[in-house]
Amino acid sequence: MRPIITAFAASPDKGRGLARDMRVRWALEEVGVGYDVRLVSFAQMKEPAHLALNPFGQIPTYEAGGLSLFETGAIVLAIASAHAGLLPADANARARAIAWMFAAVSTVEPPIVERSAANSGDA
Ligand SMILES: N[C@@H](CCC(=O)N[C@@H](CS)C(=O)NCC(=O)O)C(=O)O
Repeated sequence: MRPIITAFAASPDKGRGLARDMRVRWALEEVGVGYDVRLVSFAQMKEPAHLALNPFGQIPTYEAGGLSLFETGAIVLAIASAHAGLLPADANARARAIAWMFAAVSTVEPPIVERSAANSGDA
């Protein structure tokens, strides 16, 4: 069964690929896994069906083989763990790569988002 991800039906970035579903699409493309996309509106993201997939009412979500996930870091790690090519086989090298995945979402991304919000007048 092909994985299904969710993405904005009407992207605030007007389709420039800045929404976080890009990370999941990129990982799937890298490992050569085809996928389907379910587009959701802002209203649909806050409805029970979507909240069951992502309790924060956000995109992207990921459904594959009985697994449903939210949080791009967790989704990309699951894809990288299930398919060769994204993580090194050596245990220590793998742990270091995973450390950078955590760094990307918890240390690197927040100040970038904050800065971009400040620049756009959102903050
Ligand atoms: N930490 C989450 C963030 C997800 C997130 O912020 N998604 C945004 C789109 S890029 C969203 O759904 N925003 C709409 C909202 O929060 O209502 C992840 O990495 O998956």
